[in-house]
Amino acid sequence: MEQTMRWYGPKDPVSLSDIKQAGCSGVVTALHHIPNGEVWTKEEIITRKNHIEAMGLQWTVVESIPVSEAIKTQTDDFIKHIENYKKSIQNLSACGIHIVTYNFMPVMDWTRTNLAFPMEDGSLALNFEIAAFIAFDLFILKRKDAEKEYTKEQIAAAKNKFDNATETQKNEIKSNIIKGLPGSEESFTIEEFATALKTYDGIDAAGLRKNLIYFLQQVIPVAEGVGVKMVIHPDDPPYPILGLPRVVSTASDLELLFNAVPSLSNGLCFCTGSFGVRADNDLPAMIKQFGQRINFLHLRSTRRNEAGDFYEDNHLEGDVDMYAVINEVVDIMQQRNISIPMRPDHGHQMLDDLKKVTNPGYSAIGRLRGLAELRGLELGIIRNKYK
Ligand code: DNO
Repeated sequence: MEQTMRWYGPKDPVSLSDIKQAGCSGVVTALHHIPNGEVWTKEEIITRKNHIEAMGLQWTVVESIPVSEAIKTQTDDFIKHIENYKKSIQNLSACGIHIVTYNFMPVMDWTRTNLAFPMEDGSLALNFEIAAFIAFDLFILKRKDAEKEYTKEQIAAAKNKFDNATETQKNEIKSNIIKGLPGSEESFTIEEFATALKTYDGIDAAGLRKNLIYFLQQVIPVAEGVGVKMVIHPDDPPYPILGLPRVVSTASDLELLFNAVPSLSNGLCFCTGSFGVRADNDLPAMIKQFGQRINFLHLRSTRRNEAGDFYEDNHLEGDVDMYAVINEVVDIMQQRNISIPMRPDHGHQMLDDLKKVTNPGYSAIGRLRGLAELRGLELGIIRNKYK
């Protein structure tokens, strides 16, 4: 696999030099300063690319060109935004960048309730606790009719959580959800958040899927024409939340998208941590099934409990069978005769990073640990199979 790390640009506390020392050949990054819906110009792309290359690294993957809310809901300027999206893809290709990640999650990108969940070894992990999330929905956001979506037990657990939380804890849960985690690009006040949710009134899963397919029908032929692989990132967590539809959570969701737009430029960012939250997602089988379309890998593992809570475990532990995953990936790469870019997705805040301000999930040392373990695992598998 092509080893990379995500880099949030010049302001990232983890530097390009750190990433190089971790053993990466490239970075995954985006022009975060360009507002959603606008064109990424060649000038902006080249400036960033030169900056990365001056450090002896490649700009391997774009993560992400965000899909605007207008495109997802087909409102306002969505036609213009799609045209701008096409232009950005063409500009990236002209600058030699050929893999573009995006997602189609309504309103929010990835979501967690606790960004400093203590592990037994003293490191801190990211965590999604259902009771905290429902407490936010029912008692902070106070979404209309939300209680109809939960069981009596879930509501009781959420009430208990809320009643026992300090004001600081309540504020933390709220801001973790509405302020947007790194890379989300969107950040809301509670009023703005409620308004944004309302824009999905009348858009169910079928409606959202239709809008996604429309977007793909427009954009994929352009991407194919200039040799760009678009790779969709799955929903995180992989099920509907806050009454919003989510349509990129399972193998059958993916089949619908790939059947609708069969070009191989309509590809997948295989995120083991996102898909792995669902016990009914068989990750090695999904890699086998969609192997021709996987052009980027996010490798991490989550551990879930019966209530539906999950936390991000060490990369080789938790519910994801990382050996089985990389075993499949190695076969796919052999068949396709390529090296697929990967990044160690997230990592625990640990060692010196516990004393630093870090981007949640994206501290240096935890990801370095993950990367080191993953590349060792890959090497062991390859040597065992082929040499
Ligand atoms: C979180 C990330 C996501 C991802 C986007 C892709 O850590 O995996 O924010 O970048 O969903 O568009």
